[in-house]
Amino acid sequence: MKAHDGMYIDGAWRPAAGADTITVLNPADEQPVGQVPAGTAEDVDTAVRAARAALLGWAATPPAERAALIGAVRDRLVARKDEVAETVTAELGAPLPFSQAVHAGVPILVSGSYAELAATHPFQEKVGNSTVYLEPVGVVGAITPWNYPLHQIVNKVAPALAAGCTVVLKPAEDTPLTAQLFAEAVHEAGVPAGVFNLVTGLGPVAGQALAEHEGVDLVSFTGSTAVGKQIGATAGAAVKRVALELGGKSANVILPSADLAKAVNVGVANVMSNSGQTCSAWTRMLVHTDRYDEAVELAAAAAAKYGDRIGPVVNAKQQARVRGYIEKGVEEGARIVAGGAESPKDKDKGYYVQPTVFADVTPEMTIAQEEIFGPVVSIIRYEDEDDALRIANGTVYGLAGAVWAADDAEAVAFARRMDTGQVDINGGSFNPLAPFGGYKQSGVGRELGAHGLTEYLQTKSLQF
Ligand code: TXE
Repeated sequence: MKAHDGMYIDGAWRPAAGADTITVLNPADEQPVGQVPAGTAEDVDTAVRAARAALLGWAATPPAERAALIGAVRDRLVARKDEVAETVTAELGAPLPFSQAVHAGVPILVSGSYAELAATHPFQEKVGNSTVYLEPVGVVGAITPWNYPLHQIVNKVAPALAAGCTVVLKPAEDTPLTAQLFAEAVHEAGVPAGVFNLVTGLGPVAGQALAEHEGVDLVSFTGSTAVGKQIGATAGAAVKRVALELGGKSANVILPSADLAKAVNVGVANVMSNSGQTCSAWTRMLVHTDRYDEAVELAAAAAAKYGDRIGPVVNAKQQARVRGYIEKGVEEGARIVAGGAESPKDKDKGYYVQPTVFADVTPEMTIAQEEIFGPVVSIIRYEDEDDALRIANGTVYGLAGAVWAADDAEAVAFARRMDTGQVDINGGSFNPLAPFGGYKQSGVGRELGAHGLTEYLQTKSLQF
Protein backbone atom coordinates (compact mmCIF):
# COMPACT_ATOMS: atom_id res chain seq x y z
CA MET A 1 0.00 0.00 0.00
CA LYS A 2 1.17 3.50 -0.78
CA ALA A 3 1.95 5.48 2.39
CA HIS A 4 3.27 9.00 2.93
CA ASP A 5 6.16 9.40 5.33
CA GLY A 6 5.07 12.90 6.37
CA MET A 7 2.11 14.90 7.67
CA TYR A 8 -0.29 16.79 5.42
CA ILE A 9 -0.01 20.31 6.81
CA ASP A 10 -0.71 23.65 5.16
CA GLY A 11 -1.37 22.13 1.76
CA ALA A 12 1.73 19.90 1.48
CA TRP A 13 3.26 16.67 2.80
CA ARG A 14 5.89 17.73 5.32
CA PRO A 15 8.43 15.71 7.30
CA ALA A 16 7.33 14.77 10.81
CA ALA A 17 9.06 16.40 13.78
CA GLY A 18 10.15 13.05 15.25
CA ALA A 19 11.46 9.81 13.81
CA ASP A 20 8.96 7.36 15.32
CA THR A 21 6.70 5.42 13.01
CA ILE A 22 3.58 3.26 13.17
CA THR A 23 3.45 0.00 11.22
CA VAL A 24 -0.01 -0.78 9.91
CA LEU A 25 -1.00 -4.45 9.87
CA ASN A 26 -3.63 -6.22 7.82
CA PRO A 27 -5.82 -7.88 10.47
CA ALA A 28 -6.77 -10.65 8.03
CA ASP A 29 -3.21 -12.04 7.79
CA GLU A 30 -1.23 -9.99 10.34
CA GLN A 31 1.15 -8.79 7.60
CA PRO A 32 2.42 -5.18 7.42
CA VAL A 33 0.73 -3.07 4.75
CA GLY A 34 2.35 0.30 5.36
CA GLN A 35 4.13 2.63 7.70
CA VAL A 36 3.25 6.17 8.71
CA PRO A 37 4.93 8.72 10.98
CA ALA A 38 3.90 8.84 14.64
CA GLY A 39 3.20 12.51 15.22
CA THR A 40 4.20 14.44 18.32
CA ALA A 41 2.88 17.52 20.09
CA GLU A 42 5.18 19.53 17.81
CA ASP A 43 3.48 18.23 14.65
CA VAL A 44 0.10 18.94 16.20
CA ASP A 45 1.18 22.49 17.03
CA THR A 46 2.39 23.11 13.46
CA ALA A 47 -0.90 21.79 12.09
CA VAL A 48 -3.05 23.84 14.48
CA ARG A 49 -1.12 26.99 13.55
CA ALA A 50 -1.71 26.27 9.85
CA ALA A 51 -5.43 25.72 10.52
CA ARG A 52 -5.62 28.96 12.51
CA ALA A 53 -3.84 30.93 9.76
CA ALA A 54 -6.30 29.60 7.17
CA LEU A 55 -9.40 30.24 9.29
CA LEU A 56 -10.24 33.84 8.42
CA GLY A 57 -10.00 33.25 4.70
CA TRP A 58 -12.03 30.04 4.76
CA ALA A 59 -14.70 31.46 7.07
CA ALA A 60 -15.09 34.40 4.68
CA THR A 61 -15.32 32.17 1.60
CA PRO A 62 -18.94 32.28 0.34
CA PRO A 63 -20.87 29.13 1.34
CA ALA A 64 -21.48 28.30 -2.31
CA GLU A 65 -17.72 28.17 -2.94
CA ARG A 66 -17.16 26.02 0.12
CA ALA A 67 -19.94 23.78 -1.13
CA ALA A 68 -18.31 23.45 -4.54
CA LEU A 69 -15.02 22.40 -2.94
CA ILE A 70 -16.74 19.80 -0.72
CA GLY A 71 -18.43 18.55 -3.91
CA ALA A 72 -14.99 18.34 -5.54
CA VAL A 73 -13.69 16.25 -2.61
CA ARG A 74 -16.69 13.96 -3.07
CA ASP A 75 -15.89 13.66 -6.79
CA ARG A 76 -12.31 12.64 -5.97
CA LEU A 77 -13.64 9.98 -3.60
CA VAL A 78 -15.89 8.73 -6.38
CA ALA A 79 -12.96 8.66 -8.83
CA ARG A 80 -10.81 6.78 -6.31
CA LYS A 81 -13.55 4.57 -4.88
CA ASP A 82 -11.76 1.29 -5.68
CA GLU A 83 -8.58 2.52 -4.02
CA VAL A 84 -10.52 3.61 -0.93
CA ALA A 85 -12.13 0.18 -0.68
CA GLU A 86 -8.80 -1.62 -1.16
CA THR A 87 -7.10 0.55 1.46
CA VAL A 88 -9.84 -0.01 4.04
CA THR A 89 -9.72 -3.74 3.33
CA ALA A 90 -5.94 -3.75 3.75
CA GLU A 91 -5.89 -2.00 7.12
CA LEU A 92 -9.24 -3.04 8.64
CA GLY A 93 -9.54 -6.49 7.06
CA ALA A 94 -13.13 -5.94 5.90
CA PRO A 95 -14.27 -8.08 2.94
CA LEU A 96 -13.80 -6.09 -0.28
CA PRO A 97 -17.48 -6.00 -1.36
CA PHE A 98 -18.39 -4.54 2.05
CA SER A 99 -15.59 -1.98 1.75
CA GLN A 100 -16.86 -1.02 -1.70
CA ALA A 101 -20.49 -0.67 -0.68
CA VAL A 102 -20.18 0.74 2.82
CA HIS A 103 -16.67 1.95 3.69
CA ALA A 104 -16.29 3.75 0.34
CA GLY A 105 -19.95 4.19 -0.60
CA VAL A 106 -21.34 5.83 2.54
CA PRO A 107 -18.72 8.62 2.81
CA ILE A 108 -19.49 9.51 -0.80
CA LEU A 109 -23.17 9.91 0.15
CA VAL A 110 -22.32 11.95 3.24
CA SER A 111 -19.84 14.28 1.51
CA GLY A 112 -22.42 14.75 -1.27
CA SER A 113 -25.06 15.68 1.30
CA TYR A 114 -22.75 18.31 2.82
CA ALA A 115 -21.90 19.75 -0.59
CA GLU A 116 -25.64 20.43 -0.91
CA LEU A 117 -26.17 21.58 2.67
CA ALA A 118 -23.23 24.00 2.57
CA ALA A 119 -24.86 25.74 -0.37
CA THR A 120 -28.36 25.92 1.07
CA HIS A 121 -28.02 26.14 4.86
CA PRO A 122 -29.34 29.44 6.27
CA PHE A 123 -26.22 30.97 7.83
CA GLN A 124 -28.29 33.99 8.83
CA GLU A 125 -31.79 34.38 10.27
CA LYS A 126 -34.15 37.15 11.42
CA VAL A 127 -35.58 36.89 14.94
CA GLY A 128 -37.82 39.90 15.71
CA ASN A 129 -35.58 42.98 15.75
CA SER A 130 -32.39 40.88 15.55
CA THR A 131 -30.33 39.32 12.83
CA VAL A 132 -28.67 36.10 13.95
CA TYR A 133 -25.49 35.07 12.15
CA LEU A 134 -24.37 31.44 12.31
CA GLU A 135 -20.60 31.65 12.29
CA PRO A 136 -17.93 28.93 12.26
CA VAL A 137 -16.71 27.84 15.70
CA GLY A 138 -13.10 28.08 14.49
CA VAL A 139 -10.34 25.47 14.43
CA VAL A 140 -11.63 21.92 14.86
CA GLY A 141 -9.57 19.08 16.30
CA ALA A 142 -11.07 15.87 14.91
CA ILE A 143 -10.10 12.55 16.49
CA THR A 144 -11.49 9.48 14.75
CA PRO A 145 -11.58 5.70 15.33
CA TRP A 146 -10.75 2.81 13.04
CA ASN A 147 -14.09 1.02 12.74
CA TYR A 148 -15.32 3.00 9.73
CA PRO A 149 -12.03 4.64 8.74
CA LEU A 150 -13.30 7.04 6.07
CA HIS A 151 -16.90 7.46 7.22
CA GLN A 152 -15.77 8.72 10.65
CA ILE A 153 -13.47 11.26 9.00
CA VAL A 154 -16.03 12.55 6.50
CA ASN A 155 -18.71 12.76 9.23
CA LYS A 156 -16.59 15.42 10.92
CA VAL A 157 -14.56 17.07 8.18
CA ALA A 158 -17.40 17.65 5.69
CA PRO A 159 -19.73 19.53 8.10
CA ALA A 160 -16.78 21.41 9.63
CA LEU A 161 -15.69 22.68 6.20
CA ALA A 162 -19.30 23.40 5.26
CA ALA A 163 -19.60 25.57 8.37
CA GLY A 164 -16.43 27.49 7.53
CA CYS A 165 -14.21 25.84 10.16
CA THR A 166 -10.68 24.62 9.50
CA VAL A 167 -9.60 21.18 10.68
CA VAL A 168 -6.72 19.19 12.13
CA LEU A 169 -7.45 15.47 11.91
CA LYS A 170 -5.83 12.79 14.07
CA PRO A 171 -7.09 9.45 12.71
CA ALA A 172 -6.85 6.09 14.50
CA GLU A 173 -3.39 4.50 14.54
CA ASP A 174 -4.84 1.27 13.11
CA THR A 175 -6.19 2.92 9.95
CA PRO A 176 -4.05 5.92 8.98
CA LEU A 177 -3.65 4.92 5.31
CA THR A 178 -7.30 5.69 4.53
CA ALA A 179 -6.81 9.07 6.22
CA GLN A 180 -3.81 9.79 3.99
CA LEU A 181 -5.88 8.90 0.96
CA PHE A 182 -8.57 11.32 2.15
CA ALA A 183 -5.92 14.06 2.51
CA GLU A 184 -4.89 13.40 -1.09
CA ALA A 185 -8.52 13.75 -2.19
CA VAL A 186 -8.80 17.08 -0.35
CA HIS A 187 -5.60 18.28 -2.00
CA GLU A 188 -6.64 17.17 -5.48
CA ALA A 189 -10.01 18.90 -5.00
CA GLY A 190 -8.20 22.21 -4.53
CA VAL A 191 -9.22 22.96 -0.94
CA PRO A 192 -6.99 25.90 0.10
CA ALA A 193 -3.81 25.22 2.10
CA GLY A 194 -4.30 24.97 5.86
CA VAL A 195 -8.06 24.37 5.72
CA PHE A 196 -7.56 20.63 6.27
CA ASN A 197 -4.50 19.15 8.00
CA LEU A 198 -3.60 15.60 8.92
CA VAL A 199 -1.40 14.44 11.79
CA THR A 200 -1.06 10.67 12.14
CA GLY A 201 0.00 9.30 15.51
CA LEU A 202 -0.88 7.59 18.75
CA GLY A 203 -3.92 8.56 20.81
CA PRO A 204 -2.20 9.39 24.11
CA VAL A 205 0.49 11.41 22.24
CA ALA A 206 -0.84 13.18 19.14
CA GLY A 207 -4.52 12.74 20.07
CA GLN A 208 -4.09 14.13 23.54
CA ALA A 209 -1.92 17.02 22.30
CA LEU A 210 -4.68 17.95 19.85
CA ALA A 211 -7.45 17.72 22.45
CA GLU A 212 -5.45 19.90 24.85
CA HIS A 213 -4.18 22.46 22.33
CA GLU A 214 -5.19 26.03 23.15
CA GLY A 215 -5.55 26.86 19.47
CA VAL A 216 -8.34 24.32 19.01
CA ASP A 217 -11.84 25.75 19.49
CA LEU A 218 -13.83 22.52 19.20
CA VAL A 219 -12.82 18.92 19.74
CA SER A 220 -14.90 16.38 17.87
CA PHE A 221 -14.16 12.87 19.07
CA THR A 222 -15.47 9.43 18.19
CA GLY A 223 -14.19 6.46 20.13
CA SER A 224 -14.32 4.74 23.48
CA THR A 225 -16.35 6.10 26.36
CA ALA A 226 -13.25 6.13 28.59
CA VAL A 227 -11.26 8.41 26.29
CA GLY A 228 -14.39 10.44 25.52
CA LYS A 229 -14.87 11.23 29.20
CA GLN A 230 -11.26 12.36 29.44
CA ILE A 231 -11.60 14.59 26.39
CA GLY A 232 -14.90 15.97 27.70
CA ALA A 233 -13.24 16.85 31.01
CA THR A 234 -10.29 18.55 29.28
CA ALA A 235 -12.62 20.53 27.03
CA GLY A 236 -14.86 21.45 29.97
CA ALA A 237 -11.92 22.76 31.98
CA ALA A 238 -10.84 24.91 29.03
CA VAL A 239 -14.45 26.03 28.27
CA LYS A 240 -14.08 24.67 24.79
CA ARG A 241 -16.78 23.17 22.58
CA VAL A 242 -16.84 19.39 22.37
CA ALA A 243 -18.72 16.75 20.39
CA LEU A 244 -18.50 13.14 21.55
CA GLU A 245 -19.74 10.07 19.71
CA LEU A 246 -19.10 7.17 22.08
CA GLY A 247 -20.15 3.60 22.67
CA GLY A 248 -23.50 1.91 22.47
CA LYS A 249 -25.43 -1.16 23.59
CA SER A 250 -28.42 -0.79 21.36
CA ALA A 251 -31.60 -2.82 21.78
CA ASN A 252 -33.35 -4.60 18.94
CA VAL A 253 -36.87 -4.78 20.35
CA ILE A 254 -39.04 -7.39 18.67
CA LEU A 255 -42.64 -6.80 19.76
CA PRO A 256 -45.00 -9.82 19.81
CA SER A 257 -46.84 -8.72 16.65
CA ALA A 258 -43.65 -8.52 14.55
CA ASP A 259 -42.55 -10.75 11.69
CA LEU A 260 -40.17 -12.70 13.92
CA ALA A 261 -38.04 -14.35 11.24
CA LYS A 262 -37.40 -11.06 9.48
CA ALA A 263 -36.65 -9.19 12.69
CA VAL A 264 -34.22 -11.86 13.88
CA ASN A 265 -32.45 -12.27 10.54
CA VAL A 266 -32.00 -8.55 9.96
CA GLY A 267 -31.02 -8.16 13.61
CA VAL A 268 -28.26 -10.76 13.41
CA ALA A 269 -27.02 -9.31 10.10
CA ASN A 270 -26.88 -5.88 11.71
CA VAL A 271 -24.51 -7.13 14.42
CA MET A 272 -22.32 -9.28 12.15
CA SER A 273 -21.82 -6.42 9.70
CA ASN A 274 -18.26 -5.02 9.99
CA SER A 275 -17.55 -7.91 12.41
CA GLY A 276 -19.66 -6.22 15.06
CA GLN A 277 -17.44 -3.14 15.16
CA THR A 278 -20.26 -0.65 14.83
CA CYS A 279 -21.19 1.67 17.68
CA SER A 280 -24.87 1.61 16.72
CA ALA A 281 -25.05 -2.23 16.39
CA TRP A 282 -28.21 -3.81 17.83
CA THR A 283 -26.26 -6.07 20.18
CA ARG A 284 -29.15 -6.86 22.54
CA MET A 285 -32.06 -8.68 20.96
CA LEU A 286 -35.21 -8.39 23.11
CA VAL A 287 -37.82 -11.08 22.48
CA HIS A 288 -41.18 -11.83 24.17
CA THR A 289 -41.06 -14.92 26.35
CA ASP A 290 -43.70 -16.73 24.21
CA ARG A 291 -41.52 -16.51 21.09
CA TYR A 292 -38.13 -16.73 22.78
CA ASP A 293 -37.17 -20.29 21.84
CA GLU A 294 -38.17 -19.78 18.24
CA ALA A 295 -36.07 -16.59 18.07
CA VAL A 296 -33.02 -18.33 19.56
CA GLU A 297 -33.23 -21.07 16.95
CA LEU A 298 -33.58 -18.56 14.12
CA ALA A 299 -30.69 -16.45 15.41
CA ALA A 300 -28.36 -19.43 15.79
CA ALA A 301 -29.11 -20.51 12.22
CA ALA A 302 -28.61 -16.96 10.93
CA ALA A 303 -25.25 -16.58 12.70
CA ALA A 304 -24.00 -19.93 11.42
CA LYS A 305 -24.45 -18.64 7.86
CA TYR A 306 -22.00 -15.81 8.59
CA GLY A 307 -19.22 -18.22 9.57
CA ASP A 308 -16.81 -17.51 6.74
CA ARG A 309 -18.33 -14.28 5.46
CA ILE A 310 -17.22 -11.78 8.08
CA GLY A 311 -13.79 -10.24 8.29
CA PRO A 312 -11.49 -10.24 11.31
CA VAL A 313 -11.66 -7.68 14.10
CA VAL A 314 -9.17 -4.84 13.90
CA ASN A 315 -6.24 -6.03 16.03
CA ALA A 316 -5.00 -8.57 18.56
CA LYS A 317 -6.12 -6.41 21.49
CA GLN A 318 -9.66 -6.16 20.16
CA GLN A 319 -9.72 -9.91 19.47
CA ALA A 320 -8.66 -10.65 23.06
CA ARG A 321 -11.22 -8.19 24.36
CA VAL A 322 -14.10 -9.75 22.42
CA ARG A 323 -13.06 -13.26 23.42
CA GLY A 324 -12.84 -12.13 27.02
CA TYR A 325 -16.45 -10.97 26.85
CA ILE A 326 -17.55 -14.28 25.33
CA GLU A 327 -15.85 -16.13 28.19
CA LYS A 328 -17.43 -13.77 30.69
CA GLY A 329 -20.87 -14.47 29.20
CA VAL A 330 -20.39 -18.21 29.74
CA GLU A 331 -19.07 -17.63 33.27
CA GLU A 332 -22.12 -15.56 34.17
CA GLY A 333 -24.49 -18.29 32.97
CA ALA A 334 -25.47 -17.32 29.42
CA ARG A 335 -25.77 -20.14 26.87
CA ILE A 336 -23.81 -20.12 23.59
CA VAL A 337 -26.04 -21.26 20.71
CA ALA A 338 -23.67 -20.28 17.89
CA GLY A 339 -19.94 -19.52 17.74
CA GLY A 340 -17.77 -19.28 20.83
CA ALA A 341 -14.49 -17.86 22.10
CA GLU A 342 -12.20 -20.21 20.13
CA SER A 343 -10.72 -19.16 16.77
CA PRO A 344 -12.70 -20.23 13.72
CA LYS A 345 -11.42 -23.68 12.62
CA ASP A 346 -10.29 -22.62 9.16
CA LYS A 347 -8.27 -19.58 10.31
CA ASP A 348 -4.78 -20.02 11.64
CA LYS A 349 -3.84 -16.39 10.94
CA GLY A 350 -5.69 -13.14 11.40
CA TYR A 351 -7.73 -11.67 14.23
CA TYR A 352 -10.92 -13.62 13.60
CA VAL A 353 -13.76 -14.14 16.04
CA GLN A 354 -16.63 -16.55 15.40
CA PRO A 355 -20.09 -15.04 14.89
CA THR A 356 -21.54 -15.75 18.30
CA VAL A 357 -25.07 -15.82 19.70
CA PHE A 358 -25.91 -16.03 23.39
CA ALA A 359 -29.29 -17.16 24.76
CA ASP A 360 -30.49 -16.97 28.37
CA VAL A 361 -28.92 -13.56 28.78
CA THR A 362 -30.30 -11.52 31.67
CA PRO A 363 -30.29 -7.70 31.55
CA GLU A 364 -27.68 -7.25 34.27
CA MET A 365 -25.04 -9.60 32.81
CA THR A 366 -21.80 -7.99 31.65
CA ILE A 367 -22.48 -8.99 28.02
CA ALA A 368 -25.83 -7.18 28.24
CA GLN A 369 -24.35 -4.03 29.75
CA GLU A 370 -20.93 -3.39 28.20
CA GLU A 371 -20.00 -2.66 24.61
CA ILE A 372 -18.28 -5.75 23.19
CA PHE A 373 -17.51 -4.36 19.72
CA GLY A 374 -17.39 -7.77 18.10
CA PRO A 375 -19.76 -10.20 16.33
CA VAL A 376 -21.75 -11.12 19.44
CA VAL A 377 -25.54 -11.02 19.88
CA SER A 378 -27.19 -11.37 23.30
CA ILE A 379 -30.83 -12.53 23.30
CA ILE A 380 -32.82 -11.34 26.30
CA ARG A 381 -36.34 -12.40 27.26
CA TYR A 382 -39.09 -9.95 28.29
CA GLU A 383 -42.53 -10.53 29.82
CA ASP A 384 -44.48 -7.53 28.56
CA GLU A 385 -43.93 -4.14 26.89
CA ASP A 386 -43.08 -2.32 30.10
CA ASP A 387 -40.51 -4.97 30.88
CA ALA A 388 -39.07 -4.62 27.35
CA LEU A 389 -38.82 -0.85 27.78
CA ARG A 390 -37.16 -1.16 31.17
CA ILE A 391 -34.56 -3.55 29.70
CA ALA A 392 -34.06 -1.46 26.55
CA ASN A 393 -33.40 1.66 28.64
CA GLY A 394 -31.43 -0.18 31.31
CA THR A 395 -27.84 0.58 30.29
CA VAL A 396 -25.64 3.68 30.53
CA TYR A 397 -25.82 3.97 26.73
CA GLY A 398 -28.43 5.35 24.34
CA LEU A 399 -27.08 5.52 20.81
CA ALA A 400 -29.41 3.60 18.51
CA GLY A 401 -31.89 0.74 18.41
CA ALA A 402 -34.63 -0.96 16.45
CA VAL A 403 -38.28 -1.75 17.00
CA TRP A 404 -40.28 -4.32 15.04
CA ALA A 405 -44.08 -4.61 15.11
CA ALA A 406 -46.94 -5.51 12.79
CA ASP A 407 -47.42 -1.86 11.93
CA ASP A 408 -45.17 1.17 12.07
CA ALA A 409 -47.47 3.09 14.44
CA GLU A 410 -47.10 0.46 17.15
CA ALA A 411 -43.32 0.44 16.74
CA VAL A 412 -43.17 4.24 16.75
CA ALA A 413 -45.15 4.41 20.02
CA PHE A 414 -42.56 2.16 21.65
CA ALA A 415 -39.58 3.94 20.06
CA ARG A 416 -40.74 7.29 21.44
CA ARG A 417 -40.34 5.89 24.96
CA MET A 418 -36.77 4.68 24.36
CA ASP A 419 -33.84 6.69 25.73
CA THR A 420 -31.84 6.61 22.54
CA GLY A 421 -30.81 8.89 19.69
CA GLN A 422 -31.82 6.87 16.64
CA VAL A 423 -34.29 4.01 16.11
CA ASP A 424 -34.91 1.96 12.98
CA ILE A 425 -38.60 1.17 12.57
CA ASN A 426 -39.29 -2.24 11.03
CA GLY A 427 -35.87 -2.37 9.42
CA GLY A 428 -35.32 1.27 8.50
CA SER A 429 -32.62 2.30 6.04
CA PHE A 430 -29.63 4.63 6.24
CA ASN A 431 -30.43 8.29 5.80
CA PRO A 432 -27.36 10.55 5.50
CA LEU A 433 -29.45 13.57 6.48
CA ALA A 434 -30.85 12.14 9.74
CA PRO A 435 -29.06 13.26 12.92
CA PHE A 436 -26.99 10.54 14.57
CA GLY A 437 -25.74 10.67 18.15
CA GLY A 438 -26.31 9.54 21.66
CA TYR A 439 -28.51 9.98 24.67
CA LYS A 440 -26.88 9.38 28.08
CA GLN A 441 -23.25 8.20 27.99
CA SER A 442 -23.33 7.53 24.26
CA GLY A 443 -22.28 11.08 23.65
CA VAL A 444 -22.80 14.75 23.23
CA GLY A 445 -23.90 16.37 20.00
CA ARG A 446 -25.04 15.00 16.66
CA GLU A 447 -23.45 14.05 13.36
CA LEU A 448 -24.92 14.07 9.84
CA GLY A 449 -27.34 16.41 8.12
CA ALA A 450 -28.20 19.94 9.22
CA HIS A 451 -27.93 18.97 12.91
CA GLY A 452 -24.37 17.78 12.28
CA LEU A 453 -23.54 21.09 10.59
CA THR A 454 -24.93 23.05 13.53
CA GLU A 455 -22.30 21.46 15.81
CA TYR A 456 -19.66 23.50 14.00
CA LEU A 457 -21.51 26.82 14.18
CA GLN A 458 -21.86 29.45 16.88
CA THR A 459 -24.41 32.23 16.90
CA LYS A 460 -23.98 35.97 16.98
CA SER A 461 -27.04 38.19 17.22
CA LEU A 462 -27.18 41.84 16.20
CA GLN A 463 -30.07 43.88 17.61
CA PHE A 464 -31.65 46.72 15.66
O1 TXE B 1 -10.66 3.32 21.22
P1 TXE B 1 -9.98 4.71 21.56
P2 TXE B 1 -9.97 1.89 20.94
C1 TXE B 1 -15.00 1.46 21.61
C2 TXE B 1 -15.17 -0.04 21.40
C3 TXE B 1 -13.77 -0.53 21.42
C4 TXE B 1 -13.14 0.38 22.44
C5 TXE B 1 -11.65 0.52 22.38
O2 TXE B 1 -15.90 -0.57 22.48
O3 TXE B 1 -13.68 -1.88 21.79
O4 TXE B 1 -13.75 1.62 22.23
O5 TXE B 1 -11.23 0.94 21.09
C6 TXE B 1 -7.65 8.24 20.04
N1 TXE B 1 -6.45 11.49 23.85
N2 TXE B 1 -15.03 2.19 20.35
O6 TXE B 1 -8.98 1.56 21.99
O7 TXE B 1 -8.71 4.49 22.30
C7 TXE B 1 -7.15 7.04 19.26
O8 TXE B 1 -5.84 7.27 18.78
C8 TXE B 1 -6.91 11.73 22.61
C9 TXE B 1 -16.30 2.74 19.97
O9 TXE B 1 -9.48 1.87 19.56
O10 TXE B 1 -11.02 5.57 22.17
C10 TXE B 1 -8.18 6.96 18.16
O11 TXE B 1 -7.89 7.93 17.16
N3 TXE B 1 -7.18 10.78 21.72
C11 TXE B 1 -16.21 3.59 18.81
C12 TXE B 1 -9.48 7.34 18.88
O12 TXE B 1 -9.06 8.07 20.04
C13 TXE B 1 -6.99 9.50 22.08
C14 TXE B 1 -15.16 3.43 17.82
C15 TXE B 1 -10.33 6.15 19.34
O13 TXE B 1 -9.56 5.28 20.13
C16 TXE B 1 -6.52 9.17 23.38
C17 TXE B 1 -13.94 2.86 18.35
C18 TXE B 1 -6.25 10.23 24.27
N4 TXE B 1 -5.81 10.00 25.51
C19 TXE B 1 -13.92 2.25 19.57
N5 TXE B 1 -6.45 7.81 23.46
C20 TXE B 1 -17.41 4.30 18.31
N6 TXE B 1 -18.04 5.13 19.12
O14 TXE B 1 -17.76 4.14 17.16
C21 TXE B 1 -6.86 7.31 22.29
N7 TXE B 1 -7.17 8.33 21.43
